[in-house]
Order: sequence, then C-alpha cells, then structure tokens
Amino acid sequence: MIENLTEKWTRFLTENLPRWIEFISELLAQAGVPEQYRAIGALGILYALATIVVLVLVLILLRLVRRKKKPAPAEEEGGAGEAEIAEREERHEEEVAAEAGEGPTEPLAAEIPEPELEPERVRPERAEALVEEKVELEKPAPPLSLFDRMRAGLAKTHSSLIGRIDSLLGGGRKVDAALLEDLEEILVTADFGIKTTQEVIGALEKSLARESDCGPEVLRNTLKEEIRKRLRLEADPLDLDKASPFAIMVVGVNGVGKTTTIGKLARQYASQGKKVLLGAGDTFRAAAAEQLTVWGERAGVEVIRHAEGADPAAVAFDAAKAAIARKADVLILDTAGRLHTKVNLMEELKKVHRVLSREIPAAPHETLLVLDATTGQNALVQARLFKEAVEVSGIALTKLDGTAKGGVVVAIGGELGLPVRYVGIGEGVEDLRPFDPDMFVDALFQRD
Ligand SMILES: Nc1nc2c(ncn2[C@@H]2O[C@H](COP(=O)(O)OP(=O)(O)O)[C@@H](O)[C@H]2O)c(=O)[nH]1
Ligand SMILES: [Mg+2]
Repeated sequence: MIENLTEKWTRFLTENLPRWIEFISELLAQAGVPEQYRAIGALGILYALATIVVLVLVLILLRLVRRKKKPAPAEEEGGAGEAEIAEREERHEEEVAAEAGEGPTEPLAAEIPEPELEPERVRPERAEALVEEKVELEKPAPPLSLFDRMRAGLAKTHSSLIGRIDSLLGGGRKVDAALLEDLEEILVTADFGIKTTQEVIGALEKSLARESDCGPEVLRNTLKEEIRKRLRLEADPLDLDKASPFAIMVVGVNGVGKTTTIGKLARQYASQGKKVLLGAGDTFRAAAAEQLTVWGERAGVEVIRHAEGADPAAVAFDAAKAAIARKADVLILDTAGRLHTKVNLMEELKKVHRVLSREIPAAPHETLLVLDATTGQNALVQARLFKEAVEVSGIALTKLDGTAKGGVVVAIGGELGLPVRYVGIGEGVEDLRPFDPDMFVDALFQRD
C-alpha cells in the first residue's frame, strides 16, 4: 500500500514538476527576469510554496491533537463527579470506622442545620483568584480607625437593630410593659435568641420598677449595658505565649470561613513577628489545601499538606512534628467541615484532637469554632454539636458585615458561655478583628 502511494506520488511529481517550472518561468519572464535565472528562480519559488504548505499542515495537525487531549467539559467544570464524591465519602467512612475499632456509630441526636448557602467547590486556580480578590480589596484601605471599621462592618445590624430600637424609643411613647414587649420582639428578630432576650428584658423590667422616671434615654443606656455585660465573659484571653508551639485547631462546617480565617490569622501573627506553621487538614477538598497554600505563600508561612483524600490525622501528625522541629510559635490546623457525614466528621475531629495532644503537650491549646453570623440561630445549633465532639474553647464569628442579625454575638456569649475571640467584619486581612466587647457595643449603639 505504502509502495503504491510512493509510486503514485513519484509519477505525479515527474509528470507535473516540469509543467509547473515552465509555468512559473513564464511568469518570471513576464516580470522581466533574465533567461538564465528563470529555471532556478522557479525551483526556488516551488520549494518555498511546498514548505509553506507543509508548515500549515503541521499546524493544523497540532491543533487537532491538542483539542483531543482536553478533558470533556462536564468533567472540567465539576471536578470530581457526584458518584466519585459519594464513593470517596464511603471509603472515608470505612477508614474512620476501622481506625476507631468500632461498629457503626449512633447518629447524633440533633441535626446540624445546613448553612443557608453551601459554598461552591473552589477549583485551585479559583482559590488563588479568591485570595487575589481579597488582597486587591484590602489594598486601597482607607485610613479608617479600628472603631470606624467596626462601625462600617456592623452597618447592617446597626441600621436594622438600633434603627428600630431608636424609632421605638423616639416615638414619644411611654416607657412601659407594652413598649418592652415591642423591644422584646426586635431583639428576637435580631437573633439574640429567646433565652438571652428574656434575660435582657427581665433586667430592663427590674430597672423600670426601680426608677420611677425611666425615660427612653435611660432605657437605651440600660439596654446597652445589659448587652455589654453579656459580652464580657470571664474567659481566659487567647495567650499565644502560653505554649510553644501554641496549637490552634480550627473547626466548623463548610463555608463558614475556616480557611479564610486561618489565612488572615497567619498573616496577622506573622506580621507580629511570630513563626507560624499551617496544617491543611481539610483533605476532603483539594481546593481547601490549595487555598491555604496561597494564603501561606502570601504570609510567608510554611503549609504542611498531603494529597487530596489523605487521612487528616496524618496531616495533624506531620504538622505537629514539623512545628516542633522548626520551633514554630504557632501551629494552626485547618479541618474538614462536610455536613452530610456528620457522625464521621465528629469522629475524625476527635481523632485529629487525640493526635495533636499526643504530639504536643496540652495541645490543642485553642479549639476555635468558626461560625457564620449570617446563619443566625443555626450557628448556635452548630456550636452545641461541635462542643459535644471536641472541647471548643473559643469562637470566631465571620461575616458580621453581611448580616443585620448581629445579635447572634450576644446569644453566643449568653447561651453557650463561649468567648468570641475574633469577629469577621469584611473580606480584608484587617477585617478579622480580635473581639473587643466594649468597642463592639459602642460601635453598634453610636448614633449617626
Ligand atoms: N463578607 C465576609 N466574607 C467572609 C468572611 N470570612 C470568610 N468569608 C467568605 O466566606 C467564604 C467561605 O470561606 P472559606 O474560608 O473557604 O470557608 P471554609 O469552607 O469554612 O474553609 C469565602 O468566600 C470567604 O471570602 C467575613 O468575615 N466577611
Ligand atoms: Mg476551608
């Protein structure tokens, strides 16, 4: 067959080549080329034409080959397919059960509520883009004072909660039981929670009974002080110098802002001169480790990570070992937060906790539960569940800037007895602030 083809080509060329040379020579003659140069010129032109044709063919072939190599669009969009995820989940469940040496665990009594919005699965390149966006956002940071930043972050809660309270108190109504009832409703709808609201209203009723002439301004100030009192918890402050390395385990359901919070903390601690090390314990989502690595690079901080699907306890082990070997001041460990296998999630967290405490004395020194303020009362339910599994010692409440229901801060203090360590009031690194109850209350209640 090949011989046949070669023979055909040779015949084609020997028959046609002289004719083409003759044709081009004629064209050259018309162009005024002297006779002795025409034949060689014609050959040269033919050679150049053939080269161009071959080059074009090669380019077309290369394009075709590259297009074939690209994955199918569906695969590219979603990363792992649903079936694959389910399979991986199942594998994970089996591993955890085998490791714990137990049969199937009893499901937890209460259900963890789904957050209102499940985050999209972030692809690695998207992870970088996300962090880029955040860094971009913080660049033109206006020279706002910390207080003004807090005010700006609480703008939604301020205008809804304090706005409603002020129009209630400023309406010329008598301060009496009926007015307190309306105030009670405002507090409940701002996510103070039933228990905290009742306590606050009870305290207001008492002061109303004490003071014969309780005007709206007195009531407003009493309310402010009652809220302040509930935010000032008798909890040990977060003292990073207490241990070295000081290990922080960060827990919480998907999408609440764990990885972002860790990234911001890493940058803040590093800029305070601390040697920080991060552990990418959310091995369930490849993008989580990628996202943490990007934050790590920006903060100039090392990130210990394993492949996707690896055992999170193994990451905890390696991260703890590395933190000791590198003499790190702070180790922050990210964890997975998937909801649909919550029993295993809790088992997994317990295991990670055990590994940390085995490798570093008294670790984790802080178990920071990240809650999303926009999920309101669901955040409290999540907190109770995590408290059952691991000894949560503090809360980071993110996205306060995105909700009008900032009252949940008060509910956390009042109902869970857990100190709020940090609040997230925006996307920039500086918008994760150590929680200062006084500044919070003053910023919230300040009149425009
Ligand atoms: N507005 C606002 N967004 C936040 C805050 N903290 C985190 N986020 C966003 O919440 C989303 C989920 O965060 P991520 O750290 O990936 O959550 P994780 O699944 O718990 O690790 C990201 O888009 C973050 O930028 C905050 O304080 N304010
Ligand atoms: Mg994460």
